[in-house]
Formats: sequence, C-alpha cells, structure tokens
Amino acid sequence: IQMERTFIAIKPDGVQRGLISEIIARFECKGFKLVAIKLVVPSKSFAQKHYHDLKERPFFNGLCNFLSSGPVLAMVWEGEGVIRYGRKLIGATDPSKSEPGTIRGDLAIVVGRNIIHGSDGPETAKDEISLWFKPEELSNYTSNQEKWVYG
Ligand code: YYY
Ligand code: MG
Repeated sequence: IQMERTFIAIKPDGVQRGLISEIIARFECKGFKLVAIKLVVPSKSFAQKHYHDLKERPFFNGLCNFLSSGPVLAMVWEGEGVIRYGRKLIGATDPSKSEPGTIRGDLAIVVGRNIIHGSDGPETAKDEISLWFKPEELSNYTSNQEKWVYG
C-alpha cells in the first residue's frame, strides 16, 4: 500500500454550521485513517502563511480574515491516494460547480464560504501538515480496519 497523508481543515463556517461530524464521517466511512485533529483559531498572519500561494489574488485579504475569524478544525488523514481522493470528496472550489455527493456540492453554496480546505498535492500536503502540526501531534498507529479496507 502506498500510504500518504493530507491536511484537511473545516473552516470557521463549517464549524459554526455544525458540519464537523458530517464532514468527518465522509472521510472516516471511506476508510481513511485520522492521524491528527485539533480545534484552533489561527491568527491572521498564520492564515496568510497557509494561503501564501494566493497572496496576489484579489480575495486574499478577505480569505485570510475569514480563516482567522473563528475556530478551524485542523486534521491529518492518511490512506492510499488520500491527497487526490480527498479533493474528490471535497468537490470543486466553487460550490455552485461542485457535484452533488461531494462535501461542497452537498453542504455549501458560495465560493467564499465553501466550508473545507484540502491539500492539492503531495508538496502542499507536506508543507501544510508541518505548518499546522508538530511532529508529536501526529499519531502513528495501526488501524484495526486496515486489513479489511485494503485486503
Ligand atoms: O483549494 P481550494 O480551496 O479548492 O481553492 P483555492 O484555489 O486554493 O482557493 C482557496 C480558497 O480561496 C477557496 O477555498 C475559497 C477562496 N476563493 C475565493 O474566495 N474566491 C475565488 N475566486 C477563489 C477562491
Ligand atoms: Mg487550494
């Protein structure tokens, strides 16, 4: 099995709307393994670091204000293909274009309140996990499900 890890965050809108359990269930029921989780209110400068790739975009300031406006549920999920498939579970950036069945397609309406973040590739996954979590906050354990999920 080619295990990988991705950074997933429920943004302040998802937390405030009571969607934590619904979103976690989709990753958990798929068979992915939770290896880190915490509720944090990021500072504005931390949000700017997280979204540094977007600093030239017109929505950057509003986006960083929003991310730092309340609690964010930061998580690391592990599994075969979890970076790419996590993005599929999440759906397109603009919820008006996300497919039904995806998290954004089912649970959000506008791009500025699309409730969830997921790393977009192996490099960003690595960078985002180390930005949000200390190494000792990541749990290394064998899930009892593993042999049933992967065979
Ligand atoms: O990775 P993803 O969250 O799907 O989209 P990005 O292009 O990385 O943009 C990050 C974040 O910025 C997006 O989730 C909402 C916001 N945003 C926006 O408010 N308006 C846009 N036109 C594009 C993105
Ligand atoms: Mg992105």
